[in-house]
Parts: sequence; structure tokens; C-alpha cells
Amino acid sequence: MRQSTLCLLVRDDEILLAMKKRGFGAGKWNGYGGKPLDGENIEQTALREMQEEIGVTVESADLTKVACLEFYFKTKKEWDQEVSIFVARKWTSEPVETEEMKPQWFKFKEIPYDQMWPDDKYWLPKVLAGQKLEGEFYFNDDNTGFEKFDLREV
Ligand code: 6OG
Repeated sequence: MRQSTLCLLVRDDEILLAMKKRGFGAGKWNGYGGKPLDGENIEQTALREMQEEIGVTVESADLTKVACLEFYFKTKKEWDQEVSIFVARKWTSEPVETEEMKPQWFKFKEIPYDQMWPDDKYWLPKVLAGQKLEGEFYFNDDNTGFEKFDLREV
């Protein structure tokens, strides 16, 4: 299955989300990330995407893999993907808006789940509470919810 990455910066009780301005997931708040280039491992992809999409540099030692989630789209099989999710609490340079994303800090209690992918409200609170997860989500016909999903702490 197609691989992708999703990265989240966290400080104290705040998370940096970014508004996706174009492409897959446009109009939603999300982490930043994308697909590996040829020859890249998944950590290298995560580090490159954070640099490209919000202009921050993270050292590989400061990147923690927190989840691996598989998404299945009933009506858009070409969207099926396995997303590796990373959290970083240390980085250099301030996040900046780019052509692809507009970053903004949110208090954990004010995360705009109604403007995010519908899976996020299930896994993100657990990740922010320190859990490591794996799971599968099977979207319904209009991609607003799930026919079934399974989420496990690992
Ligand atoms: P590009 O393909 O545009 O990157 N992504 C998801 N993120 C969340 N929160 N939920 C999902 O549920 C997702 N499916 C994909 C992975 C797409 C970005 O969107 C993430 C990538 O960071 C379906 O390069």
C-alpha cells in the first residue's frame, strides 16, 4: 500500500496544526507530511516534508514515531494509504506559511476536530496522552465517517 507521513510539533499543552491549502485534504487542519521520494526512508520523508511545508528543521533524534494507521477509501481506492505519524518537541526556526500550508498553534482543548479528517478525533487525543498506536480505518461512501475502524495501543 502507498506510504505517507504525518508530522506534529508539540510544545507544553499546544499542538501546531496547519491548514492544507491544496491537494489531498485541502481545507482541513492537519499535520504536515507526504509521500516518500525514491530511495527515502519514512523518517527522511518526515524530516523533508516538515522543512518543505512549514520551514522547520528537526533532527532525526528528536522525531518520535507515535502511530501507524491504514486508511481505506471505499470509493477512491487510489487514496488508500498507510500513514506513519511522528511527533517532535524540538526543532529549529519558526514555522512559516508556505504555498502548501498555513501553520497555527492550538491548545489541546481547542483542537478543531470538526475541520479535520474524521479519524483524528479518535487517535490524536490518545497520541497527545502519550500512547503509541496502530490501526485501520475504513471510510464510508462519502468519506465523512467510517464503516468500521480498529485502534490499538502498541
Ligand atoms: P499529500 O498526499 O498531499 O499528503 N493523511 C491524513 N491525515 C489525517 N489526519 N487523516 C487521514 O485520514 C489522512 N490521510 C492522509 C498524510 C497528504 C497528507 O495527509 C495525511 C499526508 O501528511 C484519511 O502529499
